[in-house]
Amino acid sequence: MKKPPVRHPLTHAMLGIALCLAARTFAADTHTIIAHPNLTWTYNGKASSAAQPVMVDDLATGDIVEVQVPGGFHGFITIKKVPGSPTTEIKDPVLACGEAPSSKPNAVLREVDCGASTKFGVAYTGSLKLEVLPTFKAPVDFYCWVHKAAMPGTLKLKGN
Ligand SMILES: [Cu+2]
Repeated sequence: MKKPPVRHPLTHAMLGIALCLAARTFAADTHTIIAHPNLTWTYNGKASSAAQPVMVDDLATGDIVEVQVPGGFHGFITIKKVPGSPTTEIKDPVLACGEAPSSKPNAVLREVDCGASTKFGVAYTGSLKLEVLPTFKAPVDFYCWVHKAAMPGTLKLKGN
């Protein structure tokens, strides 16, 4: 006669703990940037000025950059800075809500938590969330879509 399979009573509990630890290890961090009425961004206690971009310099793949606009008119747009030339607004680094991945092969950030429409490259109140994609390598510059160069910032990988 065949014996019934022996089940270790702790197996399920141990599996649960293991999954919990794994989730904690790989959980994405959220990096919150806030737009203020005095035309500054703040991140981790640091503030931007027209001469000094706010540095968001501890990103990792899979992390979320949350750009909060509690009130007033602000927005988020990526930019290209070339010394000696005017700064230009560029949209190819961000795969915005409603866009097909194939339309932005060079995207390094992906808008998530999509609402009715994208919050990338517009004025909004609320929060824009961007996921750091594995393609994110070089620093990405941005400024406020409304106040332009008065509110600059830079996104960078940790240790880069
Ligand atoms: Cu602004």
